[in-house]
Amino acid sequence: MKTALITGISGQDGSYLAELLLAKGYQVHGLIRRSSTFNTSRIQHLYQDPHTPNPRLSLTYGDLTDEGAVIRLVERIQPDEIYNLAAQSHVRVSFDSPGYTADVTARGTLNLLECIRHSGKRTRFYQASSSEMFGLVQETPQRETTPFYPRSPYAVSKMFAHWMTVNYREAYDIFACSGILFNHESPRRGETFVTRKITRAAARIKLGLEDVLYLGNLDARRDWGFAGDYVEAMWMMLQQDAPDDYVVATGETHTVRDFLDVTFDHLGLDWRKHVKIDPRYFRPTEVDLLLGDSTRAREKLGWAPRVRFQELAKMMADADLAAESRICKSEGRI
Ligand code: NAP
Ligand code: G4F
Repeated sequence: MKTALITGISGQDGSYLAELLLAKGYQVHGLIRRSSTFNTSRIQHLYQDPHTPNPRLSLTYGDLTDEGAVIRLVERIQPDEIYNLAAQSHVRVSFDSPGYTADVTARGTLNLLECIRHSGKRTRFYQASSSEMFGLVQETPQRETTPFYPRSPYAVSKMFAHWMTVNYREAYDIFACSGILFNHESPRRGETFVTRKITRAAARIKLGLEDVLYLGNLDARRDWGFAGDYVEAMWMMLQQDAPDDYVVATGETHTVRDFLDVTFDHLGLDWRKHVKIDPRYFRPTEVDLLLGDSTRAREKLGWAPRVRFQELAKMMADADLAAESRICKSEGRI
């Protein structure tokens, strides 16, 4: 049985990846942060029941910035594969907390690479790199060879982690892959990212729970895919004969306005009656356009996205409508 460590297991991607690896028979270990409220809701269903934890899923408290804790965990579990998904992952927040973002997203990655370098075990490593590294894009579509031009402390931190991953592969012969993933979403997406913010607000407007949705730049274009499809690419990268870096994307780009159109239409609403622009959501430096070319992943990994843009937006809107309706019913409001 293979053993995997997932950092960021409580996040959107971590939860889908844990599902995938458990289904493949892995022993899965996750690093979770202590928080004043429960932060394991996305992986709660992976326990057989609330009182009997799944014997193949084990969670350990720790922070990626705590080098000693990370070293002890890796030494104890001797993983065959490490998936480094933990990060301060919000681009707008990284302008407010650049130092913290660098500590977790950049330095935290180095902590893991150092563990592998010193462990003597041929642990395979996946780094969650980001299309944000392309930033002020130098060519379209963006591919593995496109020069980076980061536009936020988050993107600069991800670039550091990306190049450290490449350097440790070349310098120490570590099986380390960097997945340059374009935006991917799901009903488990964090509520402050634009897609989920829109689908959740649309559901609440539909139910009469709120009326106004405040947003920033509606002209930004993103290549949006489904997180469930993207974690498969992560796993595939670590099953190859040789390590490499891969762009993972759908090859379609849409504006935030397009996402509003599909979501609100689907729920029988007109977003123009509800959306107001709030300058607080603009970024000091914006990434205007992202569009990925995932030819390498398609040809070498045999990976392809299954869920397209419209289906994704509708899936998220339906999930939020169902969740908000359940809350209303439990509170006796409908
Ligand atoms: P997410 O939902 O924000 O999850 C981030 C995870 O990192 C959470 O489990 C979080 O724990 C954990 N974390 C944050 N700081 C930590 C720390 N100091 N120590 C340990 N754990 C920490 O992000 P996601 O969307 O799943 O993305 C997964 C990874 O892919 C991230 O590295 C992200 O930057 C990268 N990425 C995402 C996308 C995308 O479109 N989703 C695209 C490209 C790259 P809590 O639950 O306690 O907050
Ligand atoms: O949903 P977003 O916050 O995602 P962003 O900045 O593209 O970053 C996400 O994708 C990256 C991959 O490219 C990941 F690496 C990163 O971890 C994260 O998952 O914003 C998307 C766009 C931006 O252009 C933003 O300016 O939507 C625009 N936007 C407009 N109004 C908004 C809002 N974004 C947010 N979060 N909130 C708004 O109200």
